[in-house]
Amino acid sequence: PDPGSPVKVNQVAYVPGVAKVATLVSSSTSPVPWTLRNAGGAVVAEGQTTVWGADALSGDRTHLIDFSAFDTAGSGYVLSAGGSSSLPFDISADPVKKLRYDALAFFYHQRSGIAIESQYVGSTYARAAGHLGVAPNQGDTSVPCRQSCGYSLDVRGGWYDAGDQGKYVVNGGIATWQLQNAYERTLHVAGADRSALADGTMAIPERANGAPDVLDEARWEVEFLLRMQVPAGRTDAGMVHHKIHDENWTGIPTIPAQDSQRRLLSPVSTAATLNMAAVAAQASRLWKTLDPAFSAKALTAAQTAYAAAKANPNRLASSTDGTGGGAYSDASVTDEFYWAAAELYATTGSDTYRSDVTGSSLYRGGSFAQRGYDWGWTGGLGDTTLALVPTALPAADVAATRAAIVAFADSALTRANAQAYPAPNNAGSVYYWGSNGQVANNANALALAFDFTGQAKYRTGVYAALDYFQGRNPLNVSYIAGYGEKAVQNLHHRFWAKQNDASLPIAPPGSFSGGPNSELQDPIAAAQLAGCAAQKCFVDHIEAYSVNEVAINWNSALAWLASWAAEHVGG
Ligand code: 9MR
Repeated sequence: PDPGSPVKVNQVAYVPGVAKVATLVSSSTSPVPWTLRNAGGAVVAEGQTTVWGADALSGDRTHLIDFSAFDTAGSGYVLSAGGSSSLPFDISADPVKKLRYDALAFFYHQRSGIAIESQYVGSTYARAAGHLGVAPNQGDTSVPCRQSCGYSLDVRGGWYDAGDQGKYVVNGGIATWQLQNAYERTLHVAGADRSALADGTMAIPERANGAPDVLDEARWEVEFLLRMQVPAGRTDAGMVHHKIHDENWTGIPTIPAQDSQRRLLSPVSTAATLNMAAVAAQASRLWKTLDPAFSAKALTAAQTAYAAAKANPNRLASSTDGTGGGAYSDASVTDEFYWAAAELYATTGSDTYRSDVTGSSLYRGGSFAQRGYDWGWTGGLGDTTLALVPTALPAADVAATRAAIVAFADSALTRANAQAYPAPNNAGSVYYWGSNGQVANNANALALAFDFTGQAKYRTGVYAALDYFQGRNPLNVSYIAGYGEKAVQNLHHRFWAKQNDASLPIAPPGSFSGGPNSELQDPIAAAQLAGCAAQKCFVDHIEAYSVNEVAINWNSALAWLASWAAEHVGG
């Protein structure tokens, strides 16, 4: 892949009042001069680089350029050093305010079981409803089990997972939680901007129904998660099917309404059951006054699911169930038990759930002590809820939970600040599948640490992560479609597949690439990226699904992050 200019900047915009740092690739062992020019070509700032040296995660020899002192809003700035110039960029708060809504719009685009209408997305992205039982679709209104179960379920709706059209409960769970939490945080953090997520803020069919749009979008998935529950009277009643997807992998392109594959339910799993319990319990408290009937229905489903999981604590999804869809297997459900108990306790205050929370080995932040949260490690979601939502837990325990989140943020920030291209990933030199999602999740912990402590370093770290996503990285690529001169174009997707079919669109603005993955788990990455340094294990190719796919659980992390960052542009 083309590494782009050696002057790596956030090619979208640096935010006024926040640190502005770029990375220069240079083997010079002494500082070199830099200049910043405005759109008219006049020099508006200049200085000397700082030699940073060899950077392990990129393999680059680097310098840093800190131009924070220049803070005049404008567009078309260009930074030059070492004989090269950067891509042009703005100094402005506007792009991140727009990104909040573009990252959220991704979920409407991904909806199953409803026509995507041009009045909300423009004619380029409009498409017929997928998977409503209309030929050639064979789903999702009456879906049988892959291994016979004696019933079929109507599992219409929800969001397609990613570039494929599977619907998976365990990453639907974390994605839904993050949208709901973006809203719930604004109820409990002083000064948070709830109005930005209110009714009428998003371009979706529910934009004038009186409920906050971000909750409407999340509800589209909650309703699907409820449909995945085994009905009363059946074997495993109350448990939740792990996933529903095509019998075999479909080719690119396959527009949802034209998918002719049989669709099947995978077996129930404890992890899926607890995901649904957690998210439905969270939905129940958020919809309590907005829609009491839905709130009650969600709570009943959550409680039934939790009881079923306790009776079936070890039904693990198979790691080999990966034909036609991802396996999403998970060998440990201690974290899902803790998360579901935390959500049910925060909603009901009931002693049963309370003792499951306080009795968990993860209580008071044990999950963050191991690593940041992701679809397979969800204890931190429970911690976040207990740290934000008032309950009758001892104040000292809530303080300990908050302290664990702050301690995790400290370690992530320390790692990021030891990199030439700061990105608060988990520890280690390996970048795993969906590294951008992990960096965004960890940046969200920085944001919470700022909420809890008010210390500026966490806010700085949040915007630095956005700089990394938008071009201040070794390939000088923006991982967010539509954002930047050199933004990803060829995300792995069966409808946004212009690289394979010129009549189809590229991914809409705000779609977030999974990002560098040092394990090279697809044929394109394996052929083109052998020997890559972690942050360079990326190529913008539609078939490179292990590095360049979208996914609801990564876009939810970005939407939460952009929402927080948009709220904090003022200081
Ligand atoms: O995000 C998932 C990642 O953690 C796994 O390592 C990977 C391989 O199992 O699967 C990822 O999820 C993909 C899923 O399996 C199928 N739909 C697309 C998902 C994102 O690439």
